[in-house]
Parts: sequence; structure tokens; C-alpha cells
Amino acid sequence: MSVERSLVLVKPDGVQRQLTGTILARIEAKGYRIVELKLVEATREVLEKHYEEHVGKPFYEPLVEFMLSGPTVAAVLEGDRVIEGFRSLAGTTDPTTAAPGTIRGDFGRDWGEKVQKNLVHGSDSVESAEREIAIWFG
Ligand code: DAT
Ligand code: MG
Repeated sequence: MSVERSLVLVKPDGVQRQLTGTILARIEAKGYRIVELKLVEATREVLEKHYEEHVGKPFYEPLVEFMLSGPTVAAVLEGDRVIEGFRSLAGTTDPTTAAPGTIRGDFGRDWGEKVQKNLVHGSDSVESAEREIAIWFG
């Protein structure tokens, strides 16, 4: 067993499209536990910390602006290898080509400069998960 925690976001496009329940249902059906959950209007300060690794990239500012465009659902998941497991459920970054059966593959179709509208975020390592959970849940 390798029990981990992951920070998962249903991004503003997912909340606006009323896919929160569907996304959380997939997480629970997979067997991960939701140990924290809240609906938040993220602040620029939180988002700048969250997306620190992308500062200076051309998509950084549009990404932050998009994340400020509406409420986000933030969750902490717990489970055996949940970090990798959730990223597998989510699918690859570009929803147009994400595999069918994944959240992004089944519900997303934005691409190019709109690829930020890919419904969910999931931590990519144990270190990122710890950092991101502290940012969103203190
Ligand atoms: P992921 O969310 O799959 O971990 P990431 O951490 O590389 O992807 O990027 C964070 C978000 O930034 C991603 O969900 C969508 C957006 N993004 C990534 N690469 C992009 C690009 N080349 N153009 C526009 N937006 C991009
Ligand atoms: Mg990432």
C-alpha cells in the first residue's frame, strides 16, 4: 500500500457546466475517499502560488484569468496511489485527444489556447500534492 493524498480541482468550466457531481461520482466509484471538499472563488494570490511552476509561460496569464472567471471546487482525495490514479482518470492535458473514458476525454473538447478549459486539475507528485493542499486548505 502507498496511501497518498492529492489536490483535485473541478475548474470553473466544470462547475459552470454542472459536471461537479459527475466528476466526484467517478472519483468515488474508483474507490478514492474525498477527505476535504469546498466550493471557492479562488483569489489571484492562491492561483499564483498554485501555478508557480508555469510563471513566464505564454499561457500563464490566460490560465490565471480563466481560473478567476468563476467558482472552483477544491477537494483532497485519499487513496492508494491516488496521485497517479486520479491523473489517469482525468486523462491527458489536451481534452481533444484525451482518451475516451477519461474525464477530459469524455467531457472536454477545447484545445490550443483554450486548453486550460480541461475541467480538472490533479497534483502530479507527492511534493506538489503537499504544497497544493497547503495552498487551498491551509
Ligand atoms: P496538467 O493540468 O495536465 O497537469 P500542466 O500542469 O502542464 O497540465 O498545465 C497546467 C494547465 O495549464 C493545464 O491544465 C492547461 C494549461 N496549459 C498547459 N499547457 C498549455 C499550453 N501549451 N497552452 C495553453 N494552456 C496550457
Ligand atoms: Mg499540472
